[in-house]
Amino acid sequence: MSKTSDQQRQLEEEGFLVLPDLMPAPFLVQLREAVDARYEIEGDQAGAEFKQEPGCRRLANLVNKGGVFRELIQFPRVLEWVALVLGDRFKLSSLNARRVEPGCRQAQPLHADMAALPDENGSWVCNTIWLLDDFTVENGAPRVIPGTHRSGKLPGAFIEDLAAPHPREVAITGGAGSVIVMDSHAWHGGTPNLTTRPRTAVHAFYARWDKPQQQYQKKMLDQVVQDSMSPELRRLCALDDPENDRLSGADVVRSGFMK
Ligand SMILES: O=C(O)CCC(=O)C(=O)O
Repeated sequence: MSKTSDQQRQLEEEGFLVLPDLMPAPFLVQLREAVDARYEIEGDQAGAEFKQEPGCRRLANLVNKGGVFRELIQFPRVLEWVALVLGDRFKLSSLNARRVEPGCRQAQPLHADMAALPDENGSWVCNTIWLLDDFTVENGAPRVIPGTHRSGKLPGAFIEDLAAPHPREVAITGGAGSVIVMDSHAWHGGTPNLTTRPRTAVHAFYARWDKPQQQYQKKMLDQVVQDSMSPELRRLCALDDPENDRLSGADVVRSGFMK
């Protein structure tokens, strides 16, 4: 395992970590092509299985939409960091993409993913953000308020205007091919894109085993895709897990900020 103690401390104490150049170059190329192709195919329906977001184009249910996405959710070097946040038993919660369009002037409200608070067993949501473009302060790098994953509160309890700049916010920047790991109880959100080019990321979002998935994979994945999946991948998507069926089966939208 290649974790340094500084990286570990940053993720535990500040709630986020950037893993530079994590994606092998051919994988990044393949991922970009697959994401672009999905935007082309889905047109204005992109993201509709979950929620659409003003100023952005989203994609949802990506495990269903190509082998490169199924490869992405299993990267061991990322999963070892997810395990640091969630413990050894976790599952995929959802796999989406988010493209901040040029000219998007709107910041996402600060939120915790799924509006989740840690419980007596600690953190139960962990997001990994896969950078398909360089993330800069100009093009919509996400912001985070370090340490808030340990506050035990949601930002709305303290902040009136959740889209406004926050005095303690930090922009998470990095090069294309990097991956951000976030204890996503930390208050965070996307920022405006002031450039002339889109900024795209894939979000592989994980949950502790005893909590609901954001998107119930067993319901959303085509049977032919489910039948093609290895035992490890089926386990990661909780396809054969009666407890997950009980937790995730109800038809509700589980977003931290989108209604
Ligand atoms: O893609 C990003 O900038 C992160 C956005 C985010 O935090 C979210 O959609 O929950």
